[in-house]
Amino acid sequence: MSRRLFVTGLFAGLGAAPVVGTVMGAVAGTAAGAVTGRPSRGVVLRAAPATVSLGRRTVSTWAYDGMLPGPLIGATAGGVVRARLVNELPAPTTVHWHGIRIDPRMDGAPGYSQAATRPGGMFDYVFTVPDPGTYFYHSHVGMQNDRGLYGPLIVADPREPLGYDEEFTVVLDDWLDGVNGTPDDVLRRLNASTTHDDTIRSHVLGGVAAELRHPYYLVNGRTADDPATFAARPGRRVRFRVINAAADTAFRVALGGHRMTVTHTDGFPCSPVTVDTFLIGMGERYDFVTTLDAGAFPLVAMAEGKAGRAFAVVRTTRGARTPEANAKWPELGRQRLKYQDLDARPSDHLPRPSRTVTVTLGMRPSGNEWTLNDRLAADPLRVRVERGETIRIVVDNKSPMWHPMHLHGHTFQVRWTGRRGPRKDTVNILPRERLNLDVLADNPGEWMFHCHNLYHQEQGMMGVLGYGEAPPGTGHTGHGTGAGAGSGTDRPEPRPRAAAHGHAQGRR
Ligand SMILES: [Cu+2]
Repeated sequence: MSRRLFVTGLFAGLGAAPVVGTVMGAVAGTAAGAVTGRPSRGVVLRAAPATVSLGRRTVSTWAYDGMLPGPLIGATAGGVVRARLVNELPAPTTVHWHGIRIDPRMDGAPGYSQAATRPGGMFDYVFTVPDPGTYFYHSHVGMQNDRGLYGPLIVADPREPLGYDEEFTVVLDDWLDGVNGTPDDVLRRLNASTTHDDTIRSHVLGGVAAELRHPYYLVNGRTADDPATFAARPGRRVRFRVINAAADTAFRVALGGHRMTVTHTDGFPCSPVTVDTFLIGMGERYDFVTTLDAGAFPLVAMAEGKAGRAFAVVRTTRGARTPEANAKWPELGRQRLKYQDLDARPSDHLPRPSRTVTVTLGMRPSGNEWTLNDRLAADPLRVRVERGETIRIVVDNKSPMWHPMHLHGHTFQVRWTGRRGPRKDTVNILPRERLNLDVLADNPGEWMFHCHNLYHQEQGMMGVLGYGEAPPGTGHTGHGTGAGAGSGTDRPEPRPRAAAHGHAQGRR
């Protein structure tokens, strides 16, 4: 049965009385009494080695507060989140607040906007959350996000227009840490190989779907053989907030016996669309509502192209038989959500772009280096913008794999010729596909733009969207040089660190 996790680190605004225990998102299967933080100080995230239960199996990993996922952090739009990172790991770490239009000094992007917090150190993340929605937080150092260092961040809308009775937060993950070595071991294996496992295929993802198969796929930290359970009464209208925190797995999600009305993607509302299933890439989020029947139903997240699935149970009747995790649920093969079905609210449409920058996704012949305009992370592509302008980033995938591209600090609008599209911060781009991402430059900083396949990220697929002149010492200056940046500047350089200088490191 699910337990409701109340988080007290919730602030209605500076100076206002903290709102305590009103977060409705239930993380099933979490430790008893897992109340985090203090109302006067915000939440404390203790990153440390931990032994966690995945259900029937126990593994050694790195986690926040010994929990998998990390504690649910609740906030209210317009309010302030205070989270103290305490680093008890044997390595530097950060917390990235994925999807939040955040102060860049709080973005947790090491080498771009802040330095990583050293072992034994701490860092106080204090930031406003301007937009309601479903977000998550995770480490942004190396492969740490593929361990247990992630958790949900739910920003409530004080004027929530969506009518529903209950809500559940569903965090999906692919898991290998402590089973097949560590994620760093796997990255070393991939770096030593020039081939891809093309038995991992999906027509929905345009070919090879992933780098590897994982031993486990998880819903809220639990495997399919001892699943998380979401309990409600029949006839209740429930909002599900689905977050894909995996490193290398897109999931095809369905709720057996139900259709789903998708209402939000990546935190932002969209015109509601009723479907049977949707595909969610790494870093994406979808919210859907549905009215629950009487019985016990499978919440299935098929690991796309892989033989495996994440699984949880939605139960509205005590005596109903628990559904089979491995049964063939017809919803998975029925009407699937497409990006073209989604449209942002009129008030969230961005101004028309005044110029276009092309970013080509590529793979070097090595097979284990992924590029943006032929550049790797060590000498990254730099797209320069001026505050207040809207630019169109045309992402052109000329590589043989799909990539969930994620932009920090902004929510772009996906646009097709002659039509509108959703606001998103992470979007899947298939091989041979081109997508238009319109970005309103309203949050100055040096922002990561990268693939959210963690292996691809670590194999070079990382660029920068920055404001004004490039920071000194980075070799690329000037405005609008994104598409052609780097002609004649191919010397390797360290990752930019200049942007971190002069910023307060923590507000202790
Ligand atoms: Cu990728």
